Amino acid sequence: RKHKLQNTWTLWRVDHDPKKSWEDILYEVGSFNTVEDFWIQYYSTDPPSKLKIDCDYMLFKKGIRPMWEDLPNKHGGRWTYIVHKEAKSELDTIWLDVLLCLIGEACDHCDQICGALVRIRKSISKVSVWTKNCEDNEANMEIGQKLCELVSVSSKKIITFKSHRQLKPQLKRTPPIFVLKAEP
Ligand code: M7G
Repeated sequence: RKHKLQNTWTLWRVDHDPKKSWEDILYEVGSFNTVEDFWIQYYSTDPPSKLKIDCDYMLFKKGIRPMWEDLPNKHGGRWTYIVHKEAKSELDTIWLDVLLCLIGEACDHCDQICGALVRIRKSISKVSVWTKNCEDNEANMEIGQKLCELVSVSSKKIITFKSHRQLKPQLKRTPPIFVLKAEP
């Protein structure tokens, strides 16, 4: 008998293309709701370090589309951890740890989590966790602390929280709402 997860999760792949709309570059890889099916999915897809530049993986709860515009994300925000090119080897470990944290519902405020993404760019990569309400400081801080524990293996150890609203081009330079530094 398979071991049920609390939620059903959907893995998406994104191939960025500035000529296309966000909806058009989302590719639904598949969904799972058991531990066993998670591992099947995990081992049948390339790890993030093998993705092409300008590709993302996004893991979201079923029913939440991986876009700022979707209602559960609309008032939300995201914790972001930046991985530099020279530290790319840690990317796969951190991504797997984030996946396990999400599907294992390891945070007290896991109901506030919408999903997570890993984005591969030329010089840096990013791992983000998206939450539902950018004003729920208690939930966001607790989720941030958890993410800090996962990244504390790395050399940089800083994560930042911004609301999705702040990502609009005219607000992109506004400072993050929270900055957390992981203890080694
Ligand atoms: P980003 O998450 O701001 O990453 O997305 P970045 O730090 O590499 O810039 C890059 C670009 O992808 C954005 O400027 C948007 O054009 C597009 N994009 C990303 N996301 C997550 C969304 C989304 O949720 N909705 C829409 N419409 N565009 C998005």
